[in-house]
Amino acid sequence: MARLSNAALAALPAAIRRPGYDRGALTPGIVHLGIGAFHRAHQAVMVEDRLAAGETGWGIIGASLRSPGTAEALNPQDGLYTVGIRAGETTGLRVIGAVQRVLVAAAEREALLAAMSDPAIRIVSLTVTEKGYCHDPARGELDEAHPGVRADLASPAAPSTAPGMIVAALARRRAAGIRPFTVLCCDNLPANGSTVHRVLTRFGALVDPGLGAFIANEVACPATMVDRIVPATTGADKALVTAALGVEDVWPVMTEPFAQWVIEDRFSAGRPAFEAAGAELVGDVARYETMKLRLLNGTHSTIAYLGQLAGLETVFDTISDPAFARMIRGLMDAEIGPTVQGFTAADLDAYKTALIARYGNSALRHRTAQIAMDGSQKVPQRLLNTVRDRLAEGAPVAGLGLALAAFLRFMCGTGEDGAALPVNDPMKDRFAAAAARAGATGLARCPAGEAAALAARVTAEMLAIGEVFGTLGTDSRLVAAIAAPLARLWAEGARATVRAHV
Ligand code: CS2
Repeated sequence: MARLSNAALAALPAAIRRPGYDRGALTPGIVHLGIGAFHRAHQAVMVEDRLAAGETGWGIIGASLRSPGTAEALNPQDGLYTVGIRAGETTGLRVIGAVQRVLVAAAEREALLAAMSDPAIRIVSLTVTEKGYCHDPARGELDEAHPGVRADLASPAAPSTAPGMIVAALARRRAAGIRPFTVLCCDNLPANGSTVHRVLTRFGALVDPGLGAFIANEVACPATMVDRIVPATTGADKALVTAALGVEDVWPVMTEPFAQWVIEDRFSAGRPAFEAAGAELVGDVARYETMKLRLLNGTHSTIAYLGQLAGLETVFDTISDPAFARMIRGLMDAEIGPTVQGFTAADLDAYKTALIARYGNSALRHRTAQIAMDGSQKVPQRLLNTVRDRLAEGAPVAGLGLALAAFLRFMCGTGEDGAALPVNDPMKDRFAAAAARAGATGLARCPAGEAAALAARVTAEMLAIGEVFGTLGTDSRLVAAIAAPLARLWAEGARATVRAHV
């Protein structure tokens, strides 16, 4: 079967939206690092709208840091791919033309650095996931002991991490007298703009103090809040899209109708009119980010860990169980919502209701295992900052305690049925060692009489991991709020624990 390509566009079925502009006239203005499904279903779609509206100087050069998969899929398709929007039984398809080509940093470092140093590139955006910033998630500072950071600092002109790449490109631009690009972080980090600015400034200063000062003073890193649920593409998705197109798309992306992008309007070298594509350009992103990270991502992780323990494969499966749905809505209403400032009660209520509806999108099949990965990098901003605010007010944290108990229980690595859990985390070994010291390795269940002692040991060992928990492990209120449901998880399982909680 023929492949999706520029040549195939004209013959696509009429119902399929496609680039209505001359792709040959595009010039690149954005380099995007970490061109995974999320970027392709979110930012690239809004860029596509601006290209179609005539802003032809903002084509995207995508880059994967290591994996050649996206480049191998998209380059033979002239960068084209399909976005499938799923709601109930219907899937709306749109072919996106914004990505001009995809590079693989590990194999084409020089080509990528050359692109990033080109004066035409005015924005370098990123979706490299939380761990891609090589920072300490509890402190939000560059992790100078990170092996990738150490290697990049030893040879800064030949970097392999995302911060190393950006710093190397900024150094070239500085040397050539080219004004810096804007660094646009599109990952779910707290205060993502200032966090990235701090990481890059420190990295630059370690390379050369003058470069550090240049980054500190000249490089704009606007904060953003990004939101769209984009599950990993499956073989069935590819088959569905290919059948509808009549040509093969080897890597479409599937998503939901909802999309939100709130951007701090602070760009050093211009930007597309993102507001005309549905983005919200604001002066201060913080309240949107707190709302999204805590209410959406915080409950997403809660669903992921409890769902994994209960043997529930998707978010939809989990939220379809009435006890889990009540637990999640109760967590939003009683504990997380009160920490989100700056919205009316009605707006917050509508946001929470919409979230539950989005989780109930039966067509998305967003896997709990996908969300559960990299918890050590996610839980600090998703759950622990909420805990800090609650404890500072002397407010109860029973629901957050259950969520964290499920996280710790998951990190012990063995499911309630005795099978291995899909623990996929850069700090996996640290958590496994803590579980081993607590005597939890390989345990599926624990007799009720021993569960409290086991839970106390697991809580103490794991909360001592300071890079994740900071000093929260010394707060007896939190320790108690985790240890009690954790004992129940060991003794009775996740379903019974959630039922008892609600
Ligand atoms: C999810 C997010 O995988 C995860 O950890 O919580 O990717 C989530 O789907 C997005 O942030 C939604 O905007």
